[in-house]
Amino acid sequence: MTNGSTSAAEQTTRAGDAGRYDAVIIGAGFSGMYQLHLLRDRLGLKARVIERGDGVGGTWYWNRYPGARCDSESHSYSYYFSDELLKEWQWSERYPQQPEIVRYLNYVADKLDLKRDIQFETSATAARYDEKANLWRVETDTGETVSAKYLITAVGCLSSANVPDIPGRDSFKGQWYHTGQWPHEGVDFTGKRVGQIGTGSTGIQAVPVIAETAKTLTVFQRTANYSIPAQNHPLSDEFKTWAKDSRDEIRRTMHASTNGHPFLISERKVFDVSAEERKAIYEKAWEVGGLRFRAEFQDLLFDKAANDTAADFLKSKIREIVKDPQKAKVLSDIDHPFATKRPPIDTGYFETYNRDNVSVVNLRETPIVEITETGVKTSDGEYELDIIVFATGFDAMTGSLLKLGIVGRDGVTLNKAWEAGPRTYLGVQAVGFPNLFTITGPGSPSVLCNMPVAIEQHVEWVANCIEKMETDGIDRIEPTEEAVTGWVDHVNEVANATLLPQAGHSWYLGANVPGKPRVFMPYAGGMARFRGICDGVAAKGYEGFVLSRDSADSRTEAVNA
Ligand code: N01
Repeated sequence: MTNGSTSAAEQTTRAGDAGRYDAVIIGAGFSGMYQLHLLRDRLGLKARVIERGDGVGGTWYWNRYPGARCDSESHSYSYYFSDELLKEWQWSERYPQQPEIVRYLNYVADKLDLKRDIQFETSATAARYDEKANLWRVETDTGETVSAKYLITAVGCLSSANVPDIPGRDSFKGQWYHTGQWPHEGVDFTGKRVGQIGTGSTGIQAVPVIAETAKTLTVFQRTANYSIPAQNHPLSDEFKTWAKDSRDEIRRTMHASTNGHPFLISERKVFDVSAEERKAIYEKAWEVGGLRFRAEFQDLLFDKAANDTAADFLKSKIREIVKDPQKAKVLSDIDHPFATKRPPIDTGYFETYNRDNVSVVNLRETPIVEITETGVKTSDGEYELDIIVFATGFDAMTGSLLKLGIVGRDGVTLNKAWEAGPRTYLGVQAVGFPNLFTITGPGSPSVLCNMPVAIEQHVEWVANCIEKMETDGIDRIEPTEEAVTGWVDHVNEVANATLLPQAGHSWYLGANVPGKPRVFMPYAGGMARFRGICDGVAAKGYEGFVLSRDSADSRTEAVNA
């Protein structure tokens, strides 16, 4: 057992003795930990977290691939609900590396004494709503069943690894790894012929690090991608002091911003400035680095001609950096507007292609045909490899939820209810699944936002809702079909007002997983606007939800209709 947590045996006994809780939370990442803290320590509920890993961290527990680093700036990638946590914790770099984030989450878990209520090394295998008892019964792979009035899924948006089912994959005699299921002991690439499939945010972080020790690294690229230098650096003492002293101001900015970052999107439009000025602005933003680049103009995601100016600038940077013209052509041949797929940020990604041991294969021209015993075979021939790294992303936003085996009212499964794509109200609830809350679910800003900001808002909204239910003696909450339809339409409407759906192969649309319905999943209306909508719904007595109470003769009556 790691991290000083309670042993699985102790936990099993405790849960076995008392398998009835007020709330069961699935997942012990940023969301699940904070949800536990609020429900247990603020509301005084009996709450239990079920967690697959043997430690806290969620996404960060699993994504231990080489180069794994957060793309949000460290001073904003923290819980902001507690001044004490903000004052005590100190990040070391502009962007924290995966081990530092796991250390941070362990620090928080210990500080708030969370681990005693987290059951590690336990996966939920089914969650059924028992209508008569108004309880969720959650079955686990340890053979237990725990039950609770409230079920909160805090499973993360990017935690169900997508390992493509390429013919022959299992015949490969070397080693293969998915970046989201990385071995804890690490992988030694020294002297190995490595192939990496995928050039999303993850792949772009991994390439420079793998290239340092591998004999050769062959990158199999299906879709060329933009990337902006992170310009990572150790934090100065001056900055550290400023971040601590300015936490209220930083919180205000993050809450006011579209993407929950500690900077606002500029008011100016691309064509408000001359071509020379624009070039200077882009050059400066490139030097500053990171996700701030896309905040330079307000219309980058709304006006294709405006977006083209950023896209052209970034493509020209690739051609400038990558010396081999053939490699440069493959890497800069990008087919979607800038930032319509999640924009990666990197440390020396394009520069790495100037190494003799690194090559790129354009899968658009020569697709993968199969994986053989000895490597990857494209339509152009075979690449012999010792190790294959799948940086192929996730069954995002819905994958982990649909794996939970959720069965709602009248025996309807979540998988059936979402057959044609996820349908939620505010990303937090679905029709037919009373008292089931989804943290940063589809239909909420989630992955379009700096995650801790999105998480804090959702977790607090859920805690406030549960507090009201407990105070007012409400048994159930569930959205109306009308509210869900209205919200799904609104999610589509705001997405369609942007260029985001133009990246037809984006995981935002579920397009990276064969057979997945093509639905734009996150809410693109901005975090600040979303927060206002959620607050308004609560202020109007949970408008769009039915809150109901069972009467003495077992009739159910709506109390806010
Ligand atoms: O996954 P991705 P990711 N054959 O889906 C390719 C967050 N994140 O893990 O674009 C060949 O973006 C696929 O090609 P295509 C962040 O939100 C955060 O990189 O589908 N190639 C693509 O190139 C991010 O967006 C951070 O054509 C195949 C790549 O694999 C999200 O996680 C760090 C293929 C997958 O890219 C996901 O990023 C990293 C196939 N069969 C990630 N299947 C931090 O902030 C897929 N691909 C730290």
